Amino acid sequence: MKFFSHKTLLATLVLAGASLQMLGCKPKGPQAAISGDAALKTYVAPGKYDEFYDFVSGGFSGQMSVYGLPSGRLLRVIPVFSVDPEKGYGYSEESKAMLNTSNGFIPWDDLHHIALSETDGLHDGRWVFANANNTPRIARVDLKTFRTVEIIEIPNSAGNHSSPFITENSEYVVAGTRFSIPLGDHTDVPISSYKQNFKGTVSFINIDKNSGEMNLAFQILTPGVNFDLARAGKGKSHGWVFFSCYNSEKANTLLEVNASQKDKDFIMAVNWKKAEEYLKAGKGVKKTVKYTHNQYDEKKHSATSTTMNEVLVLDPKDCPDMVYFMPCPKSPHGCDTDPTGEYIVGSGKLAATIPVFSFTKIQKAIADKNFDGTYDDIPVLKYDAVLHGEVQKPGLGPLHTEFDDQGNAYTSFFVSSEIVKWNIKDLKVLDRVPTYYSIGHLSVPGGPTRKPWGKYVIAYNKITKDRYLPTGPELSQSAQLYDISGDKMKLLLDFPTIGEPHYGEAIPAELVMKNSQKIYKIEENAHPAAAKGDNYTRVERKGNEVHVYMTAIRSHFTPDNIEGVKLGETVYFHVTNLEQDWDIPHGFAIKGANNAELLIMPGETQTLKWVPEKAGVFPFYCTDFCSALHQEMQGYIRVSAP
Ligand code: CUK
Ligand code: CUA
Repeated sequence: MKFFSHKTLLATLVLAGASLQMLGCKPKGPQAAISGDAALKTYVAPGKYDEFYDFVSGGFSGQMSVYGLPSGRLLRVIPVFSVDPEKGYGYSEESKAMLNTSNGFIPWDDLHHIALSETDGLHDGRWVFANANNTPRIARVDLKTFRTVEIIEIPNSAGNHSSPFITENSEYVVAGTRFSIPLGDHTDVPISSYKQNFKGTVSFINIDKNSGEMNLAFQILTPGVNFDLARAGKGKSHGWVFFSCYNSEKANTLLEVNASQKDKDFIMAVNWKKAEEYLKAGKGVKKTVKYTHNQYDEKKHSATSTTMNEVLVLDPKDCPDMVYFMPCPKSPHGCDTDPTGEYIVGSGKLAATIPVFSFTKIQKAIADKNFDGTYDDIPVLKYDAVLHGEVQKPGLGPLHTEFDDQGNAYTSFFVSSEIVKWNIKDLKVLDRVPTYYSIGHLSVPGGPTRKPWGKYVIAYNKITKDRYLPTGPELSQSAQLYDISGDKMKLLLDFPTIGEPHYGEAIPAELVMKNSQKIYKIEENAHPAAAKGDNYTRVERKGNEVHVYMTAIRSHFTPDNIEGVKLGETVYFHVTNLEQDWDIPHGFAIKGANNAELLIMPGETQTLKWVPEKAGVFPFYCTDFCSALHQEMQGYIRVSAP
């Protein structure tokens, strides 16, 4: 996240110091912010559970991490967009299709944002969604199993940053393109033709109420701007989504001389209920474009990848009253809606104020046609007509805002490295606390919902510097937990994170635990290669392939001595874990195989493909310590010259 060139950054930092002094709050030493009872408030005794799950983006690791709060203990890393040899994700035959895209198998991506599913504007603990920022995709993790069960690619998009923000009843997750591009499949035009040929889209991905299945419902064609973030309306603003965007200059190089010339960029307000009406009326234009839709079947224990060929696109020119622009000071980044749905908070990352828009005023300005001209034929609402007010001199580099249950907002400031608490109604700054260092997103448990749980704010920081023992040039990235239950914010805890923790969402543990699944039932295993008992185990030859149907149970593999494989043949180990006890996975690895391990959950079947390159005898063993006789859980396979 580099918003500034070095020169500008330095200049801004100098400014930041000056302005903080003007505000009468000199930056304090790190000790000043720490709560006196921090240890008590974050101590979760051995054997006790944390109060919240915190689902956190793993940034450029491509994964999602799960922490307990308030302890900050890492509970799990869920592989999402990157291969994970530890769990065999992207290595087992069953999981490979999850990472398939229209560009083929991609083993890595960059995960920025988290969205927990909602019912009636409240977290329901069913799914968590995440975006892939590089090759545009959205993933769905099932909170019963903490597994990625679906990944859908977003066509006509590049740099899927403004995603996967969710509507109040999980009707849709959205995806706004960061880069405008020549639309279609790999259109080759001069970059200098940006203004004529480059466009953007925002996508609405429908979520099935019961199964959670995602489908790309429609896209809206947009001018050639860069979309940054988004939030859905709620309560009175239900039916709308607000997208922040920058580069309204439509520059093809974002050196600041080009991209930050204009005093104001935009927040784009989309009325998706209106869009649904236009779709019904047949206004959607079918565009041919390829994208993949990958699904993991938890009964078949296998993923399939389907290539889709077309998408419905709505053009605002043919659909009046569907899309509006609201001016927002310099390079908007965050765009957040308060719990009532009345207020929309924009954050110009080069601005010195925070504009707060009123949904009621937006509706009135639309009804009165109180426009300030158009932008690419889309009406621009008058800034003063839709503004509730501005928070004056709050800090420098405002990025993101979350909310508590008391009518307060918490905004992160990257440049002045602090969280500022302010009141939504009268826009008064109430408190500020330093972060270590350079906070990006922040999150309050339930902060994006209709009823935040409050209690904490978590800072997701961009720079760690001296916070932990040094670990060479690269330091672990860092999150910080603050108590917000009193008038003053108090620092409680630092905890290291994986990758870059762009954003996270916390949810009370019981909402997730009540649906938690402990095993896969062996009788429900519908994998075609499952061996549901030792009497089903066998070795079969199909042409050049050797299929080993194998079982694993404490503490042996069946079969455990395999001979007759010829060099040049491909071996498939289909391993079924017959255990039906919670927390008894078995692993499977073979010496010298150019692959990872399998980690097979109770009742599950997973397959390791192996092409031996040498003749000989190869040991295999269970990699997950499973019983006193774990070291006895082993076998041999013999490969002979043909
Ligand atoms: S973010 Cu992706 S660059 Cu403010 Cu959501 Cu960090
Ligand atoms: Cu099975 Cu160790």
